[in-house]
Amino acid sequence: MKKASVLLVALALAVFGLAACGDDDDDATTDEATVEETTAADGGATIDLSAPADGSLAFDQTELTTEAGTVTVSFDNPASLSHDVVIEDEAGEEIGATDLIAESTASTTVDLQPGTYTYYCSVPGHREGGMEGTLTVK
Ligand SMILES: [Cu+2]
Repeated sequence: MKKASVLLVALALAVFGLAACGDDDDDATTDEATVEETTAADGGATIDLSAPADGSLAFDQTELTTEAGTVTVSFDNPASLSHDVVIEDEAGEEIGATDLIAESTASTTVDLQPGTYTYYCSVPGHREGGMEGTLTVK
């Protein structure tokens, strides 16, 4: 009899615990969505850039155009070969870079003035292999 009661209490706690976790997850999801919307509403363009899944040395776009201001470069690398995106201004100064990633996504946010910028992958040989493009800021 006692054992059965303990079991019931344990079961009830387990069910309650699971339900509570579920609620927490829902709240977290809602919070994240709110943060993303707020960021977007603050202004600032997002540029999507990706590398091919087969690991070849290329970006999906070699010519990008955006407006001056805060710009987030969102990089998607589905390949198992690591890549990153480095942004350089006309003087050759590095102004931003994503993390080096494989089978993942990363982003970097930069403040851009009108002009011409270059973006490339900093892994040795990749820029030379074709992972380079021009970013025009108007
Ligand atoms: Cu690369």
